[in-house]
Amino acid sequence: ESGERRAKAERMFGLMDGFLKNDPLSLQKDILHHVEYTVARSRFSFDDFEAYQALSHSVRDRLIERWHDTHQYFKRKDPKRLYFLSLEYLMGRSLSNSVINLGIKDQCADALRQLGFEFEVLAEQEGDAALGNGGLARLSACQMDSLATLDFPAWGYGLRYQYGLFRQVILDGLQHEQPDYWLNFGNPWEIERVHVSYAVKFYGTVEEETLNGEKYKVWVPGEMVEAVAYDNPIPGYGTRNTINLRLWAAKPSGQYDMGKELRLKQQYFFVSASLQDIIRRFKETHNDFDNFPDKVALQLNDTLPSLAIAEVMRVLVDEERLSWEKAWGIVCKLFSFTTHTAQPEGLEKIPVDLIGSLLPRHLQVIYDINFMFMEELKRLIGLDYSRLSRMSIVEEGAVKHIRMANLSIVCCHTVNGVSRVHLEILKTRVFKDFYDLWPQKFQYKTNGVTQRRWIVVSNPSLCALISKWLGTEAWIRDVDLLMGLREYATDVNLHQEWKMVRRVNKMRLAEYIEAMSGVKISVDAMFDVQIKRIHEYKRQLLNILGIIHRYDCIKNMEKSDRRNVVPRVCIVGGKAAPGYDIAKKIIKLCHAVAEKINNDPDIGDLLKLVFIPDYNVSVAELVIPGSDLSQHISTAGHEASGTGSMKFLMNGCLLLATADGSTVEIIEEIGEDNMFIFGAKVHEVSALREKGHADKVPLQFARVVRMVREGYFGFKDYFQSLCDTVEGDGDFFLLGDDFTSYLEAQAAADRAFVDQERWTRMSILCTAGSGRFSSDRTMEEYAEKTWDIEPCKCPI
Ligand code: NBG
Repeated sequence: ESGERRAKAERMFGLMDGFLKNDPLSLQKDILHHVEYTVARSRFSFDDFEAYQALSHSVRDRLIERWHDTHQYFKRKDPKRLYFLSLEYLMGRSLSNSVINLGIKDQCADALRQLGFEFEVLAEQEGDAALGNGGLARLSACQMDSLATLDFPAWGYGLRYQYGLFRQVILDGLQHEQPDYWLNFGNPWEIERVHVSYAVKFYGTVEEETLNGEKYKVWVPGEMVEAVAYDNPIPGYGTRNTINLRLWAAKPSGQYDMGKELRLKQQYFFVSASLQDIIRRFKETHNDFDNFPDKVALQLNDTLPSLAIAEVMRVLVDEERLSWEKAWGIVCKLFSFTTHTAQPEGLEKIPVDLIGSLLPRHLQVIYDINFMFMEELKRLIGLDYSRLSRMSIVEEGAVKHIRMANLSIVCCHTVNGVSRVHLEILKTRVFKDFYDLWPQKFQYKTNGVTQRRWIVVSNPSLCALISKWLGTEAWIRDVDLLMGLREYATDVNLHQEWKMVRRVNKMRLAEYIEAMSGVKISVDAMFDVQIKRIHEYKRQLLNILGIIHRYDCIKNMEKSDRRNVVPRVCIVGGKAAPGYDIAKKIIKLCHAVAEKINNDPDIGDLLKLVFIPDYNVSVAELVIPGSDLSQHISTAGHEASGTGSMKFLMNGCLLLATADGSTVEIIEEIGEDNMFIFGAKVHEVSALREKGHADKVPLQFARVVRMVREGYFGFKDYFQSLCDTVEGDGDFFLLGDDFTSYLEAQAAADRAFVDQERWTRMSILCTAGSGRFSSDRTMEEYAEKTWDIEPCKCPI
């Protein structure tokens, strides 16, 4: 019967005229078709946005073909699959990335030109998909691209929030948060699957039931919410493989808005729907759960999805009726966990009462896991009560909490850090007790970013230049080939072309800045950039105090000496968490200082400061290729990895950085000579803190803080509490301690910039040495050392 059905399908495929064609004429026909029948506009009159919609739908059709074939193929081969569980993805825009990965960008551009449209203009019509906050969320997006490109049989799971990350609007230098209605204009990159839906239970009670003399727990829920799947095809580059990112929405939407629901409710909604889906898929071809860990790897992206552990136990024991021991044996082989923080305060804890009311059965399961763990631990380490209480999954106290990281470590076969230094910190500080117990569980995989988005999409002229000099485009899949550029690092012809590409990118950025802020900047100046979430440990304040110092120096200089000043444009961008008062004050200070400097006629082009509002993925795509110098200046030991630095590096932007997170590994690749490194090292930080700061604050530092305190930039009262965070014992992040070496590194950058030969050579060496920081390498390491999965390449 299935043979017959297949023959019929093949005949129908013949009627469909095979796959969609990618020549410009066929694309044009499809675009016009979508103008008329999808967008419902007349093919004789449609605007840029409608053209974008029609083009996107034509691209989407092509994605769907590959995505179907990939899933058919996975189904047939039945390899072990990776399920990547993450509450956050910062995907940004999809059009350019899709046409590049499909290999149809030029054809699309041709097709549009003949219709009177320009590809680049249409690409600008798209809004960002911003379903996440910062580094962790953008990392997930890069990793999906690499998993698809490397043909891994992987699925991403996430939540389809109705609102993206807030939009940052600046009024009088203050951040205001506005909702991001990202779905208002439709989203051509997703496919609604009304038939893929699951009921998710909440609240209620746990009853006991006896069946054939055995007792079982039954969860009688107090509320049910329907989860519906929205699929987002993720195309690989240079392969037919197109994997799926499945995002869950609550139905009926409107009644439940996952953006506003309790965080715990969201987490469970996500976990329950994803696991029902994964288990259903497993059961289509298998009937013995012993095989589950041979076919399924579950990756927890930080602790947010870690309720999945309790959920799998519950399903296996209560619904599949496996014994506790058997279920536990399976769970221990299933899960791996990556942590993205270096600070113990950053670890997630959930009040026991909250779990008990929302998920009564899960609380029991977690208590049972903890009981068994504590018993085992007592056998292993004896009655060391303080260590037992530190390692317990349950934190005692006035309000009891579940420590989600402890739950994850106990139940996962592997715990990963995101850089080598990060693993050291986990081993010696954050998870020391666990490391001493289970050293074999702990690994690290240094983060990476995808060169497809961060060079090919966002810096097309650099991309073309690299391919020309390497004589191949193969580096787009095999990024280590970038090393070949080292050979030409002093070639005058490459220098010429390299500088030209960089200058055009700077001009593009300068236009954007002028349009956005009205500030005119000179492309001859050094563009010095710090873009990332605003956080005290990332030390945007150190940057701003350094700018005040530079301003102060110029003001106090003889006019004749000013000729030697290297003109700078300092660019800062980033969002502050809505409730993070100090971070908001940092944004305000940046604006107040900019106001003063930019309007000082005495300074002119020697120094400018601009804050770019509403920093997001698309803004990064514009800013990074146009930057000369970028700052990654966290207090050592606080940035788990950092991934922005890798994007700048790929684009030939020099780094001014502390030896923190993955910068330590960047130094090894590029060499300290080709970067500007400063500040206390990881092992020095705690000693500096213990020593106290009061007596040895550099005069220059005291002076710039005083300028802020005394109202030199206005808003005197408002900035006092901000100044308190960096003076005396308040200076937890050691701005005062690092200030002198920071200024020295900045001076070294000035000297290097004056020598454009040298600067360009350093820039080329940055790109040439960036290969190690591709997410392709990261995903290969995970596949081999953590997930035990292999590529499954769909034939053409
Ligand atoms: C961030 C870390 C970064 C790291 C990214 C990706 C979160 C919660 N953490 O240092 O702060 O590069 O994760 O691993 O976003």
